[in-house]
Amino acid sequence: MTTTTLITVAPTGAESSKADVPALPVTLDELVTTGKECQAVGASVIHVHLRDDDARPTLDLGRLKEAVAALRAETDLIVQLSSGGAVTDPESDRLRVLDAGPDMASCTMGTVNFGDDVFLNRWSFIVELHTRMRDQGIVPEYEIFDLGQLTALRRLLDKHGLPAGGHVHLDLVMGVPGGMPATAEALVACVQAMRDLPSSTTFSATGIGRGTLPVLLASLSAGGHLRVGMEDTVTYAKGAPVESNAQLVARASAFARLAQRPPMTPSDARALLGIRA
Ligand code: KMH
Ligand code: ZN
Repeated sequence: MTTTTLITVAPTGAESSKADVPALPVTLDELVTTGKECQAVGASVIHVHLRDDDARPTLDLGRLKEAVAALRAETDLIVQLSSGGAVTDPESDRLRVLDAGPDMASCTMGTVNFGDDVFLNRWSFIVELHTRMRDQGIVPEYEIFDLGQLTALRRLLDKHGLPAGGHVHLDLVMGVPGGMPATAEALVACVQAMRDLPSSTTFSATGIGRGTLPVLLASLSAGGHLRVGMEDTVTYAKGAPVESNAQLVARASAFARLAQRPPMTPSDARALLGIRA
C-alpha cells in the first residue's frame, strides 16, 4: 500500500449537459481554472473530456492539443485524455485522441451497457489502443466497468505485453447502469481478482452518483486511490448540487488525510505511474 493517495479529477465527462449542470466546466478557460483549483486541493491527474462551442462532447484533435498545451502550461497535473469519448464516438476518432500527445489516456477493457446505450469496446480496438499507446509513450489508465474486464486486462498484458512506463494502473468505474455496482463488496471482489495482475499494479476507484462515498471509503481502506469529479457525481449530498470539482477533490483529500494517506503530489504520481517528466 502506498503511504499517499493519488487523486484524479474527472471534471466534465460526456454525459451531463451544461443546461442541467451549470457548474460543469465546458470551455478551455473553465477547464484550466478547474485544473488549477483541483491541483491546489490535492489532485495530481486530470481526466479530460472536451466540449465544443455549443457545450456538446467533441474529440476534435485541434481542441485536444490546445487543452493538453494549456493544462501543461498552467498546471503540474498529469494530463489524461479520455479515449472513451461519448457512446456515439467512432473508433477512429477515439484512436486519434492519442495524437494530441497526452501523458496518459484511458483504455476501457470491454463493452458495457451504459443505461440505454452501449459503450462499445471490441477486443481488436482495445489491442489497437494499448499498442498505439505503447508506441507513442502514452501511459494507459485501464478503465474497468465490470469484474470480467480484469480478466480481459490480464489477457491483454499476457498477449501484448506491459504498457508504456511498465507500470499497470487501473480505475474501477462502479455504479454505471449496466456495470458492476458501487459497493464495498464489488470493490473487494475486484481487489481479489487483481492478484492475477502484476504485483505492483495500482488502482483507483470511482463511484457514480450516490456510490461516490461508499466507493471512496472502500478504496481508501483497501489501499486504493481515488477518482472524483463532475463526470461521475453532480450531487454533493441529498438535495445539494456539486458547486465545483474542487469541492469534490477537497472532500476526497480530507478523507485521504483521515486515512493517513494524504494526497500524492503530481511529481510522485509521475514516478508511480512511470510517466516521463
Ligand atoms: N463517456 C463514457 C461513454 C473514458 O473516459 O474512457 C466513457 C468514459 C470512459 O467516460
Ligand atoms: Zn471519462
